[in-house]
Amino acid sequence: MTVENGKATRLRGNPDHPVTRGFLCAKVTQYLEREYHPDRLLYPMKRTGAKSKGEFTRISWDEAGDTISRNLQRVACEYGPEAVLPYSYAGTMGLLNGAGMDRRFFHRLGASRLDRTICSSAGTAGMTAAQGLRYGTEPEQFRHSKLILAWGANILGTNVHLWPFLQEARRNGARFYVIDPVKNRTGALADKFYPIYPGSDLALALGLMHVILGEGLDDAGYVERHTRGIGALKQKVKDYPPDRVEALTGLPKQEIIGLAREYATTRPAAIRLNYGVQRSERGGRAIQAIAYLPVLTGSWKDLGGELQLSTSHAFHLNRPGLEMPGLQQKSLGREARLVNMVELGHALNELANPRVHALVVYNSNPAAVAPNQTAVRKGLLRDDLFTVVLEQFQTDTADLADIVLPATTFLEHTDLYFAYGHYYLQLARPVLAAPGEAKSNVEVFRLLAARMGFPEACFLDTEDDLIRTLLDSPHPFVNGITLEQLEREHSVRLNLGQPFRPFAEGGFGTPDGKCEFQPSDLDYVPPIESRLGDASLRSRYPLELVSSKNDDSMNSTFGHRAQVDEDTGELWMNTLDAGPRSIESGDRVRVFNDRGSVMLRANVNGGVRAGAVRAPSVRWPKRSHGRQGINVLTAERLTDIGGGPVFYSCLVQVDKCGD
Ligand SMILES: Nc1nc2c(c(=O)[nH]1)N[C@H]1C(S)=C(S)[C@@H](COP(=O)(O)OP(=O)(O)OC[C@H]3O[C@@H](n4cnc5c(=O)[nH]c(N)nc54)[C@H](O)[C@@H]3O)O[C@H]1N2
Ligand SMILES: Nc1nc2c(c(=O)[nH]1)N[C@H]1C(S)=C(S)[C@@H](COP(=O)(O)OP(=O)(O)OC[C@H]3O[C@@H](n4cnc5c(=O)[nH]c(N)nc54)[C@H](O)[C@@H]3O)O[C@H]1N2
Ligand SMILES: [Mo]
Repeated sequence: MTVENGKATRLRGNPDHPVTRGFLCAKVTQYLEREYHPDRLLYPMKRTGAKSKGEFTRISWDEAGDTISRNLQRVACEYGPEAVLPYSYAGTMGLLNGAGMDRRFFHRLGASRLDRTICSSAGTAGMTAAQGLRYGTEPEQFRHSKLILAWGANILGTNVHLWPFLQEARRNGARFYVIDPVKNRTGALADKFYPIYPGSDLALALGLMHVILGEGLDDAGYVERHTRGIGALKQKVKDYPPDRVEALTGLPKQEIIGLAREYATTRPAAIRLNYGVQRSERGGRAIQAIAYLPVLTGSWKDLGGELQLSTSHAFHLNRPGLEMPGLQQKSLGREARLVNMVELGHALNELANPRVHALVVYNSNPAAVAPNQTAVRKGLLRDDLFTVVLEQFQTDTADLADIVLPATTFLEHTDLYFAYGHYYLQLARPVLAAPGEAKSNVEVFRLLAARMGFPEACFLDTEDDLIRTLLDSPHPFVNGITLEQLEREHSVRLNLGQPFRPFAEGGFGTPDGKCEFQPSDLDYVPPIESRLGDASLRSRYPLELVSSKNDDSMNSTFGHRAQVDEDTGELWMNTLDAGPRSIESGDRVRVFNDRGSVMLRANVNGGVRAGAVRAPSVRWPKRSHGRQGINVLTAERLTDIGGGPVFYSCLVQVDKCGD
């Protein structure tokens, strides 16, 4: 970062960082524009008119703190503290501002706990079922691969720092294949592209195992030494011969057979699995089944083989010390109820005993990102709901708040960051002064704890105290890393072997270290909202909508930019679906189902196969036609395991509109 006269003029990556190597992704490249944007929220505000009007007036921090503490106390007293619901996710993934003082505050209050499922919990459950420990290939090791499968992973769009390692592998002869219903920039650059039906990956994984085990292409030695239950798995995958899997996935059976053989016989072969796969009804089990593949082929023995979904589990920090769940004993005498964040619409409109009467939102924009948006908005509009929103910008969620508090950015506050795509722990100190009266989440919850009269000393902890607590972990991956070291080096590799080879010799997260195949959970049933799902629903809504990530925004963050609107207004369609509807590229189209409708511009391209459409997510609803964002179309239904969202199992109809 270059700062001239207190103003940042250039943001760069750290050239010495072994993974990011000095370059920034498209989103963070634009961060200074966000930092100094005239629409940044600078002062606390209170609502003046009706909720639907979104009118606010500036107030002091004193008045804001007083109003918030009075209302939280009132709600807790009248309905019980569980009538207060915190709502937060990934606005910042910093541990202090994302899961620190805030957690202590809500535990001490006895508020409902939020089950933070909106992104990765189905995949987490699937990986836990398969491996026990959720470790994966280091990004640096992909350079040694000879075959790389990007499975539901838009590497160029969402994980660009992996791309150079992949290119290095390809220069050395590696092939790169993509399994994805959408041919985005990543798919377009693949050596082979497999346009799988959305939500059918479990069937494909079972089909690949059918071929691998049927043809004896597995690594019998590794399987013998490091697994249990191979007999039952062999039996199960017999039910998934290539012709059946062709019907379930839409991939020709010769391609399935070819892919299985090539994957099992190429060494090293790596799988970059990403969360796209698990945003559908069988998504959790799909991840579990895919994670069996490198176990069967013994790929964990190979440098540049293995599989990566996430690396985050390796950060064995002292999270209980940070979050202090024991504080609930003081307020409730037990654990508070758990509310699934995917079901926010239900929680605000229907949940009883007690009904939710106060909502505190930070690091999230639920009016845009949560499914079943109409229900979420209806809930947020309730006059008997007291809502506080901590934000950098005036989002749709902030529009529906009673009190809005201005938040700092990562350039303005201290935080400690784990990662989910590499193994480096990172410290960031503020490099810029907070503008106006913005405060960090840590400061806000510290201030509110004082207002509420919480006497515990833990609410006085400084940022450095919180970091030292997190580092106070007996786990060998973290033990010995100090704040002083982080201060010097900024980015510190966890204490892992170099290279890190998590399961080269077994060591899975089970009592005896063996991977336990559990095939009884793996039967494939197509999602209700899919081409092979509920026939009557499909007769009205015949198209499968995948609302995957934007290239140049971060979920709804950066939604304030006009550029983002232009890019996100597109619906990709296949000619076979556009033709009969007389739709051509550039036409305005209405995309709808029983839950709602949105207006987009058609782009009839080769990006999706017939029967599927794609819209990038997530834009600000208030900058969309009729305030309807993409999530008016998505359902609150949950995944098979992990309680995750089914954003990418969504049936819609499309028709042409006048201009
Ligand atoms: N530019 C950008 N980068 C981001 C984000 C962003 O919003 N924008 N968000 C960040 C976040 S929060 C996350 S969780 C990660 C997510 O990173 P990814 O998981 O890579 O992103 P997604 O777009 O959810 O899905 C990846 C791919 O899965 C495909 N897909 C959808 N359904 C299926 C399916 O049923 N089967 C298969 N095989 N593929 C499917 C999509 O078409 C997409 O190309 O990205 C992070 N990085
Ligand atoms: N249809 C559809 N919906 C989706 C997805 C999809 O692929 N398709 N993806 C889902 C996924 S994977 C995810 S992770 C969720 C993401 O859901 P969210 O985590 O809610 O993501 P954002 O939209 O980025 O909203 C984060 C907000 O936090 C604010 N913020 C940033 N830093 C700070 C801070 O330090 N303090 C405070 N107080 N605020 C801050 C930002 O300004 C932004 O408005 O969306 C989900 N929704
Ligand atoms: Mo996410």
